Amino acid sequence: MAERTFVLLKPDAVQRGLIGEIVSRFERRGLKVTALKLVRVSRSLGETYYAEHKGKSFFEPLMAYIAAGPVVAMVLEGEGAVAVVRKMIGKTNSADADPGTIRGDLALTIGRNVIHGSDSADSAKREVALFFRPDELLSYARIDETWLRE
Ligand code: D4T
Repeated sequence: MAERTFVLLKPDAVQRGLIGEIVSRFERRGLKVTALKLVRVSRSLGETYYAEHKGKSFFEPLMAYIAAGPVVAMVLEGEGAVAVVRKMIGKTNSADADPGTIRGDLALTIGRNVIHGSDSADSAKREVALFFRPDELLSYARIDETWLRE
């Protein structure tokens, strides 16, 4: 069963010209882009998005970072998409992320870790709803779909 996950390319990914590189990895893996847009994260959206971290020492730097420039929000669909995308992204602290992962190849530190991916189907639902209206999610078949599974 196809599953949906939410991915955010953070301001450093956009500023460093990594949008194409990262989206390309997901496309080549066989994940389908069902929504995608460039947005600015307002203070209130940032606070809602990172509500679980409110009060922590890194919260204010995190707010400044996420609002520092445009981000790319997207929804990816595919079998086991949540777990597959988390694996492709690598550990939160880029310094510990394995080579071959997005953070392991493209980032160095925890405070500039280029990308976010939902950690569960429930988080995905919440995060998709924060960034997209229901009619912004498109349903379509990709021509390679019959070649991605038995
Ligand atoms: P995101 O949400 O950005 O994909 O990160 P993770 O899901 O991998 O990790 P997280 O929610 O624990 O952290 C959110 C965000 O906060 C930054 N951060 C985190 C930080 O700057 N210092 C810290 O000590 C922690 C734990 C990095 C990611």
